[in-house]
Amino acid sequence: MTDEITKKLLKIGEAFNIEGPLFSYEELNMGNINRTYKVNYIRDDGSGLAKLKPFLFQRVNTYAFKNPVELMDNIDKVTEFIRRKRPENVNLHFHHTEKNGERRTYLFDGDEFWRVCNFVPSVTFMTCDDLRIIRNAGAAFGDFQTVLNDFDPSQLYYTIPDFHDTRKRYEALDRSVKADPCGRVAGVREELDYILSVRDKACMLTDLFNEGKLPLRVTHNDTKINNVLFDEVTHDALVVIDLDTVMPGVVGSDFGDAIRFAANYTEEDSRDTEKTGIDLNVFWAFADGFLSETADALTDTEIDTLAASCFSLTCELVTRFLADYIDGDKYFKINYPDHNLVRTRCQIALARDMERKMEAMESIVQGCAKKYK
Ligand code: GN1
Ligand code: MG
Repeated sequence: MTDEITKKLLKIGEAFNIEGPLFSYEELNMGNINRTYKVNYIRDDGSGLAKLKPFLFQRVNTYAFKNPVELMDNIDKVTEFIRRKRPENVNLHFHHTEKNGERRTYLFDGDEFWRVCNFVPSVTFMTCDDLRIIRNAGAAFGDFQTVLNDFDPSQLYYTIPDFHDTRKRYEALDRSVKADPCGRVAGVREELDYILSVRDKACMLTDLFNEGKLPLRVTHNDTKINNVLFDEVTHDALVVIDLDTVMPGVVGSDFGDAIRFAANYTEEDSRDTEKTGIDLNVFWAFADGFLSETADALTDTEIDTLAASCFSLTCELVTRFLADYIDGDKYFKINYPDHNLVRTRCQIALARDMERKMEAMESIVQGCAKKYK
């Protein structure tokens, strides 16, 4: 084992005081931003038989996350708060390095920023039409809201300022269009026309918050269904992961982004946009799970924004994918040259379908809220 990555992982394991010799590793395909490795160490549990103990090593993308130290501070505060409150649950725990008496949840060598966390044996779902699993995911994200209800959001940094500020996301798109650094704007007129035509409707959540009509909460801000770990056998939700964007925010961002991802008939970057659209059964199951945990705690205005927030979050992501395509694919990892454009088109197809189905979405939310309030 002499390749560069092995050397790196060995060094990191040492810094985080992981015991036992490193046995093997594999890179996991998780998310569009960070690099993640499952690293197996050999442990002697006293029985004389060696056991493998896996850890999750992650290299944080410091292009996307400009303030990784603050980001880790947020994550450490939130995970340790949850662990103290519910020690019996499956929880995330980030390991510490120790140097000159200083404990840190990260290793930064001036170039690469690494962290280490416990590995939870589990399954995840990219897409899923098993409504029980969807409901469990909704309940897991709802529960994440509930468990942090008494956590003061002002303790957290805004690690990516204006992350779900849809107005500002539109303004960033405006700037990219104006600069047009790669000459790509001419090829995306149709997409631009649509997304600019729905600007005010898409900015509903941001505008209501700015008018003081929505409370500030602790939100996850990246509630894709594959950020919930499920038990391999029972498919019960175990724990919510990927806390990189845990920040003060509004509840609609979490609900809307989750639906955008989970209730789409296709994956978020499907070329088959004829099939793209919102599956109302999935919407219903997720809303039911989410509201079973949150209905009591949410204000009427918050509940009233949930359905429309799905449209807001979808349009917001269109502005982000499209701006990144125009800028030359600097932010999101791409697997092929026009990946960001394909993502853009798929999200536009989804937004259009939500416009058609908004009335049904509204009544499903109200029905579930009534059931649990
Ligand atoms: C990014 O890395 P990943 O896949 O968890 C992005 C989300 C987007 C998502 C779209 C920090 O999340 O906001 O919704 O891609 N995260 C960040 O796939 O920008
Ligand atoms: Mg993420």
